[in-house]
Amino acid sequence: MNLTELNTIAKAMVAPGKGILAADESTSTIEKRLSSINVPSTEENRRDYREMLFTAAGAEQYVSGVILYDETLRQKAKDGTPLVEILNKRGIIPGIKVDKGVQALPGSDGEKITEGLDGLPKRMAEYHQLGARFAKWRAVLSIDAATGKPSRQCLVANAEALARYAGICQAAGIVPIVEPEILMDGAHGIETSFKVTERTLHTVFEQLALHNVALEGMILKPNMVIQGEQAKTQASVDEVADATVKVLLRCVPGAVPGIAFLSGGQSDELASAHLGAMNARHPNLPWALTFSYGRALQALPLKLWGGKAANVANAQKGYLHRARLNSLAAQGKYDAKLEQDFKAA
Ligand code: 5MM
Repeated sequence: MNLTELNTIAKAMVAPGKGILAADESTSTIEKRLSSINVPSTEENRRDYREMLFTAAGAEQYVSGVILYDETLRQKAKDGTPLVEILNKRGIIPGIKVDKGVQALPGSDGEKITEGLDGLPKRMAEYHQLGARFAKWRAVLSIDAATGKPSRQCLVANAEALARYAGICQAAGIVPIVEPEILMDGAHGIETSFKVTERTLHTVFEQLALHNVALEGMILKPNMVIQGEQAKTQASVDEVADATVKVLLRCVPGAVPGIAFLSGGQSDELASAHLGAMNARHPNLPWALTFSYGRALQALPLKLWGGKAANVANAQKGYLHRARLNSLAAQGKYDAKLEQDFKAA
């Protein structure tokens, strides 16, 4: 493992004002996204949609890297240029999702474990050859206060898988994004989210240490500390920002170069506002705080594109708008008034 190289890539992924586009929807997820705009999920349509995002001129000012799905890493644009080459030419780092999704965790009460470790070293070597310089593995955890979920069994099993994945990445010269996602499903309050996030991150960093993962060569992708979607009381933007920073300060060593949040189903505006408030209210944190959003970067351009070549320019404008506002949020300069800068054509 060349730690200097891993650290250089990790720092570039969270360079000031830059964050990550998560475009690694698996086949079933991208099918759902495309069906929401009445577009069939053919290989060509998936390619056209992602090509629209990757060719948006100027995105490189805001976006450091893109997480790709296996199919996309191997795909070529309409004119025959590999999509990876399009990203590299813009100075955007290609990354790859390497987990194989979630399965039922045997012996648990309906909890999930992320699979994909079998054969991973071999796949990782190929991904490096294909141009990926970072990877992503997502653990999925649900809160159910009544039954004490996530259970310790589920936390330890998922944290161990994340740590083993991270070690395999680093051995192959690839920076691991470690993503323990606590879903927003449920009616729990922000205090429960805080406690579960704290428990989760402690478990993850314990396993990362056990498996000798070099913290300087990884990025953490956590959820924000936020109430459940069905909760009666909504925390304010500042409350979410303060609680999230507080839990991260308790759990994440300063050797980690950056933390790039998932959006988790928050509205586009709230995902930007929360990140903006964290950076504005808490300058001088030990790590960079930025975005690695999927839905909160793509919802607008997906809708504007609608599967039509004629809409590409307008969809790209929508994508650049969200990327710019999240870039400002990563610098603590987000202002909700900026939301009005974008007018669809
Ligand atoms: C883009 O969606 C990613 C892939 O999801 P599936 O494997 O379920 O298809 C997902 O892991 C994503 O990277 C993270 O959840 C962050 O995305 P959001 O939309 O929560 O910002």
